[in-house]
Amino acid sequence: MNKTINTGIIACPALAMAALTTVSCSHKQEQAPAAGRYNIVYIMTDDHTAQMMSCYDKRYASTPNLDRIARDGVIFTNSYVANSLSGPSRACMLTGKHSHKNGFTDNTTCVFDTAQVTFPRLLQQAGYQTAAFGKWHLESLPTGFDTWEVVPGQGDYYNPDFITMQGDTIQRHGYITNVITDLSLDWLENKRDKERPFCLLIHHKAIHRNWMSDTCNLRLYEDRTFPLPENFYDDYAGREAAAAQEMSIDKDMDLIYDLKMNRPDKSSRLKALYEKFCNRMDSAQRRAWDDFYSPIIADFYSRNLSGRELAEWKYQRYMRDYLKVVKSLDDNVGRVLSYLEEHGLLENTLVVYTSDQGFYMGEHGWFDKRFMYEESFHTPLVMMLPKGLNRRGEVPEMVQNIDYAPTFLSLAGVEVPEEMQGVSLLPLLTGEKVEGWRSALYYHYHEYPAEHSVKRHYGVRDSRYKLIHFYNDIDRWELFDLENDPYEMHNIYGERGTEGVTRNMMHLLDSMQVLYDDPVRLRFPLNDKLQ
Ligand code: SGN
Ligand code: CA
Repeated sequence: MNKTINTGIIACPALAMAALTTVSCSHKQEQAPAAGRYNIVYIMTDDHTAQMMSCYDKRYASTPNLDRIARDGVIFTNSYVANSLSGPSRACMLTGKHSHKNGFTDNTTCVFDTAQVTFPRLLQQAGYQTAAFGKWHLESLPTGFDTWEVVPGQGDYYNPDFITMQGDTIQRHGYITNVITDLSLDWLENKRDKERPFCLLIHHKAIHRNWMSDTCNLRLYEDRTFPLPENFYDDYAGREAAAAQEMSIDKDMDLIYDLKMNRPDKSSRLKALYEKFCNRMDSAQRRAWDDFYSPIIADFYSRNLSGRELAEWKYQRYMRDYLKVVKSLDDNVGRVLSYLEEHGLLENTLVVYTSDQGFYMGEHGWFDKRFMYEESFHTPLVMMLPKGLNRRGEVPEMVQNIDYAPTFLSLAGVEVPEEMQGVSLLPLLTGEKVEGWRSALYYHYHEYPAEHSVKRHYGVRDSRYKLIHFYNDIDRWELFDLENDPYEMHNIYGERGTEGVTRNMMHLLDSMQVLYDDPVRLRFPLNDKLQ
């Protein structure tokens, strides 16, 4: 029997139909795993970009434990977020809905409405044990979990505070990535009912700004000099919103807060915040920290760098700091994998590793995220699959973080609510041939005016082209041919010869805004020539 899985797509213009998902697959229903057979371990980091995972990109990092997940399981090569920012990504992930539907559009003005349908709550109702540890960042506290302990706001790297289920704030000693893993492993080993299936969310603070390494990793990567991205000195020609951002390594990265060049006679905008973070350290941590940074600080100020020399020095320090934080993360993912393996849990557990979004590692001269350009629209996604899910290696299909909730629910045999806009990835994981998978994705970034000054925009990406509209205090369109211009340096919107592509992409964007019911719609700029 052939079944067509309705993936929540509503009627849309014929042109766009091909881009949207109607998955035809045979025998899916019959072969779906029995309810409650599988556990879920969902590990999400903050700001970990695919360029800094060796399974995606061999140039910089060494991440053997993450690579193991990719090697033994699957690695998604076209994995994207719906809104490249922490809180919004978390809300998309929990609800399976785009930001305008789940209400959490930005980090600065929103409080997550806990009355909403989320996958943890549905799993809990279906008999799963649910637990969450680490960064939460949704302003309201977790619901739908049997157990949780989360950090307030962004959390601290050293000796972090945690909010407990009893409503207390307690300080835990140690480096945050280790502490979050300790809490998770303790729950797995000592707190859960071993007879029942579970869903565990491990949400790391790392590798968020300001990239503070564990003391044991401080000396790593110091002998490495990293190649500058080709477009480090981007002039943003033809991309007005890109020119307006405030996330440049050269201009906006803080020498003290971000790069740790603190000295009593030096000041900076974020010096006080840096000192607050350092003051959380105990004396041994502080000694190790100062022993490492003192000679680098002395050397830096003695050299009086400026211009491109200074920008490139900043880039090298940024890369080293970020990679040291990645090392702790990878080690701690290894601890979780070892635990699952040693306790015979890998066979019936889906292990997911992802990030709340990608990040710029000097591409376009930037750090941070937010833009729909590839580095931050993309997010890493690797999975180790339990028995019965036979797909292996690269998964090139286009997926988005709104798909996670439907995936976990269908894996657990729980019905996916109509209101979820994502699509279950389960058909991709079973190893059978899937036809008619979606061929385009919708994106909408809302947080402006705000830190880093990235203007509001929405857009659509298919396998070759990307159309973006920056709006609010600007009205600019950008069109990129990703095949010929993978780094999005050349905005071809309005160029002769692009009329057909522009028209198709405009219609696609329009149909996606209808499909996802986004109240902020494009004001259709199709003129006679384009129609
Ligand atoms: C903080 C950071 C920003 C970052 C946002 C959002 N500034 O405000 O650089 O863009 O978080 O990041 S800091 O001075 O506090 O470090 S997110 O990943 O949580 O969305
Ligand atoms: Ca983030």
